[in-house]
Amino acid sequence: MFNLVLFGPPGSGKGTQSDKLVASYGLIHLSTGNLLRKEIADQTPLGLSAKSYIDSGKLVPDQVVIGMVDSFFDQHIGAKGFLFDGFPRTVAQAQALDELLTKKNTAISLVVALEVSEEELVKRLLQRGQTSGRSDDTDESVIRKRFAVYTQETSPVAEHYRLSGKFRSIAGEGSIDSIFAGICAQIDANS
Ligand code: B4P
Repeated sequence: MFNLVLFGPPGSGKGTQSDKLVASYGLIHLSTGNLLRKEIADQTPLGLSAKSYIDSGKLVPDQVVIGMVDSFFDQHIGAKGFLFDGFPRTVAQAQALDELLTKKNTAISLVVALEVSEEELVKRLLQRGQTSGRSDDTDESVIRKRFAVYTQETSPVAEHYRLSGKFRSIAGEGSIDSIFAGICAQIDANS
């Protein structure tokens, strides 16, 4: 199995690049953001509780996200690999993911981080907010809160993977196709 984590701050292009990577490499796309938004749209109890966290720029609690990922795995037995987009976002999630993959006799193969400046991220998210209908993209103070949460809770995840020698950083600014080519080069060199 080839298991890729696409890592980076909100708006760094994880979702955008995931769509292209899934089409090229046939990986199963696991976006916790998309799964949570589906729960919200379906008005499930999980979605109703997640909405308040997302709307205020906070992370949804680890046990909720980990449970959701566990059941996603159960629905995709036999996958040839996964692309993790927006997960793990805390060290506890990274440890839980390691345990879930170990139970399946597999592991993370590669982590690619997209590096983008904060000003570019704000610009992209406010622009997306004009058309996406996403409540977390329309208010600049919520966007700035998401960056603060990223610095405090998510950036330590990079260290978790750096220690295992699986972490690569690439420039996430420039054309979508040139960034995609940079990610593909990393995958091809490490698979
Ligand atoms: P996510 O859905 O994961 O989304 P994101 O981080 O906001 O965006 P992404 O990086 O995917 O950016 P995109 O490609 O769309 O998270 C949303 C919320 O859900 C979180 O804040 C959190 O509350 C919750 N959540 C999700 N996962 C969680 C977890 N594991 N634990 C706890 N809570 C969790 O790109 C953004 C914009 O930039 C787009 O408009 C795109 O068109 C544009 N763009 C992309 N690449 C570009 C480029 N090269 N140049 C110019 N524009 C570009």
